[in-house]
Amino acid sequence: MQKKWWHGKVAYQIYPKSFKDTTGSGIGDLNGITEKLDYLKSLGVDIIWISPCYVSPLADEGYDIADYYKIDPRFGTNGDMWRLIAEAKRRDMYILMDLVVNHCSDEHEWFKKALADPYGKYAGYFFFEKAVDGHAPNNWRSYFGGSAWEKVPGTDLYYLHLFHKKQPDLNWENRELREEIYKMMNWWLDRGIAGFRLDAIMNIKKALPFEKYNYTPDRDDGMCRASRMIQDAKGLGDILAEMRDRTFKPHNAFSVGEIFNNTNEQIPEFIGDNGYFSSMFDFRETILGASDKGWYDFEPVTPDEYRDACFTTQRVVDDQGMVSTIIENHDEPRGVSRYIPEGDLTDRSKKFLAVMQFMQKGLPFIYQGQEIGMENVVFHSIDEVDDISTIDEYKVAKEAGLSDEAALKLVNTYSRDNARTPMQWDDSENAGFTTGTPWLHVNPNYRREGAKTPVSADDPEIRPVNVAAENRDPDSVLNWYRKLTNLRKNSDYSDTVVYGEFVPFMEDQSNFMAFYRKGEKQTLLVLGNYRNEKREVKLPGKVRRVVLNNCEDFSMKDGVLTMDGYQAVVLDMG
Ligand code: TEU
Repeated sequence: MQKKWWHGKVAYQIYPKSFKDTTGSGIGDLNGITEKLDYLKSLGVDIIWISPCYVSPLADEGYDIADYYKIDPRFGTNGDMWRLIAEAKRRDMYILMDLVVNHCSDEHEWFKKALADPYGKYAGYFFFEKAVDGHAPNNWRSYFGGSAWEKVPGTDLYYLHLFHKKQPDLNWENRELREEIYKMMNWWLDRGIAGFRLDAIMNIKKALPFEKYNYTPDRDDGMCRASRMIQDAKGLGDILAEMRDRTFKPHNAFSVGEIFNNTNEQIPEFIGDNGYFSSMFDFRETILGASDKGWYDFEPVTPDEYRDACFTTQRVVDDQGMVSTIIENHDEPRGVSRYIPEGDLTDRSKKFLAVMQFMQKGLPFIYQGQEIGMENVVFHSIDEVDDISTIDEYKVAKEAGLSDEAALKLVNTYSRDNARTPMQWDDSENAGFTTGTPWLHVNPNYRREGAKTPVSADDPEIRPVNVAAENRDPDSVLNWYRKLTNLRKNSDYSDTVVYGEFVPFMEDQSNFMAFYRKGEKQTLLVLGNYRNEKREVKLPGKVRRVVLNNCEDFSMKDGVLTMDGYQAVVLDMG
């Protein structure tokens, strides 16, 4: 694998609507991001991915873009954006924009013109398809529920929307449309952004002709999840290569793909030395326990399943490219609330999970609030929820016969809104996120009285979850993340942490997550006791140095380390 400028970096995802509000509107904005650049720098962040902040009706919170060239006034101005890019550059930080081009908003001028002339040029920017026997061309179900086809008013045509009906899919078969997109991407790259995160990019090629691809229903509604078509779509690689050569390559830009439903064989094509993207997210953990039937049919994720999924990605990707690792993002519940077994959540187990992410081979993305140990919030009614996919899943659970209470329990477990509650900066009103009324309620654990999570199983002390308090506390989750980002850049270890071969250790042990990172001149051993009960571990050799340890003790006798519950250590084995 060729070494790249970004390999040793640390990345951070910002969900602008929930990061920092500087106007009192209750909605975060770009100036709030600029205001917090020094905080992110102190956390060791180099690359910042900003979820969409373009003009949008926010039907899917910005992933429905109505103007690709203009910042939505609720988030600020283009001027605010140029200042953010300049201020980031001044701190040797890089800004990534979110590229949402599988679809746009139905309020984009292209779509308005398409509706005005359903047989005209702009209808060709979308998929306006003739009805088949008076019905939708096929039985694909939108990712957000219901048919993926919507009637074009006043015609016998349907338009395709794999996501919400206010997110009509763009037709990448159309060269003129592709030219429009490349022009827009280069416009942003010319203005100093470092690159893009590519949204839902596996969906831009469709299985054609549509009416040929009716699939076996995966629910009683006679429809099939739209992702089923991805494996039948031809020519995705040609499009992605064209995009790379027309935009990323000329700008030496960084690109990271949101890749679902890929095959292992595609990995070198995607992120190899001449891949379509610089990197791709590893979602193997996030889809564990999932079912096409809906959340009511999901299975909780066990520690062994989580470990095995991470290890599989490490094995499959190996040295073919650099994957991007996450614990959570704006589409997932909080990682500590999902991957730490219920009842085991403590500051120590949060630190355990952080080590397991950061010591894997890959570019680590921290999602806003992950670094302070933010957790799932409690929704007391579906009316408190904003997210369209959550509202759909709640409906599906009800239709499957669940009670309101049981359906709400699923919402509290899986909803994307868990990750979208406002960032918790301090213990002032609304956690210092806004002086107004937050668009989504703040998790009460930003204050001591609202917090429930103890320091560890044997230390019942409870601490508030907010940046200010954790900044002051050397033993906080926040300062633990600072140790992890420092380790990644510490010249004594960075070569091994970034490029060292990933080799599982004692993989046959249950509730134990351990692996080597083997560099040319150094071997690090990462040990994680993925349970509350103590564990004895016979070490494979002499420990030169204990590099990291999320516990005070390191009780070793005759080469046997006695690990506390959720103890995680990084050992320099020489
Ligand atoms: O997500 C694409 C995607 O397939 C998954 O997010 C999935 O559909 C979703 O989590 C269902 O719960 C991207 C963005 O990350 C997401 O926020 C947008 O809603 C979606 O695309 C449409 O732009």
